Amino acid sequence: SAEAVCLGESMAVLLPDAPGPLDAVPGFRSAVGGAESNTACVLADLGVRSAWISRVGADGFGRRLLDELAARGVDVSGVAVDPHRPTGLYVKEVGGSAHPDDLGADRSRLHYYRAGSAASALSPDLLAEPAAARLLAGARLLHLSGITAALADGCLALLRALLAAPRSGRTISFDLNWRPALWRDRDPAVLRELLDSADVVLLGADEAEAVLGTGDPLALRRLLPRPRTLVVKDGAYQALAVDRKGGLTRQPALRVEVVEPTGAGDAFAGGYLAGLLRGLDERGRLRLGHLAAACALTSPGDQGRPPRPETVDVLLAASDA
Ligand code: KDG
Repeated sequence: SAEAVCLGESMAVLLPDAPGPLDAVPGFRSAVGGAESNTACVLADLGVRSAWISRVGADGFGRRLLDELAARGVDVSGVAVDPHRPTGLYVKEVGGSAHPDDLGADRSRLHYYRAGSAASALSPDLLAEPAAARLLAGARLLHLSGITAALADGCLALLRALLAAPRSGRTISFDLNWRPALWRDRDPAVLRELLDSADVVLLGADEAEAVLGTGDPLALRRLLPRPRTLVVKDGAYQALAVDRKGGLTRQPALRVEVVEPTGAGDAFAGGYLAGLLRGLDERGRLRLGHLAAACALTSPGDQGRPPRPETVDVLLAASDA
């Protein structure tokens, strides 16, 4: 069994050997990525028994995903293998070359090849699959994200079913994860209802502005009155937790040299949620979120490796500068 279950699509990733537009890049290295599985890995690194629930294709990319997640200590017993649909893929474009069509230094863009993927066939049928149902029934925390809502009608229906089911003491966290490229044919208005049905909501002020029309923490609290806690990440600088009464806990981020930002939000969620499961107070949760995000920001791939749980205790006990 697992304490925390993270549910959503992960993909094979092609990372370019060099910056520049895709037609000018000489080659790619393969990796794996996906917001919810990144969070599951960080939870596992921080000593939380975590599981990832999804679907992959019966192909090499799917096997790679299962092998890498399992090697990171994440339970993948609830991942179904689809005999017909492929594992999704994304190709990363990185700016910083002299090419006239360059994105610009420090910018990157994800190109998705995931329509019709195995994970896009996630649906409420999942609830009747024995392995997934067992994991869901035993977890103290279920982590979801707005990406799933964009993938297909069945995926959205699954999120709604999970959020509507009796909690039986379980916490549901929901990371907005706004991906405009996935919403071209769908109405993102549904995200507000999903966020407001969760217990803990994580969102960036900028993406909140794009989706909900405001990034202001107290205005967001009025738009989303039901969750126990809203965690609003304000650019790179601070995170702010807002309780139901509008009470604020503010915590500045660690100052680090950013190498590659992809995955930092997923890592923040992993740190914050590990803190919640360990019973840390609000400030401790935010600090653990920042610590995990700093590890992802300072590593070149989508993920960094947080320090071992013993080291984390020492770091959390250190006072702020
Ligand atoms: O947060 C990083 C993720 O965005 C990346 O790994 C890909 O899950 C992904 C997505 O759907 O954008």
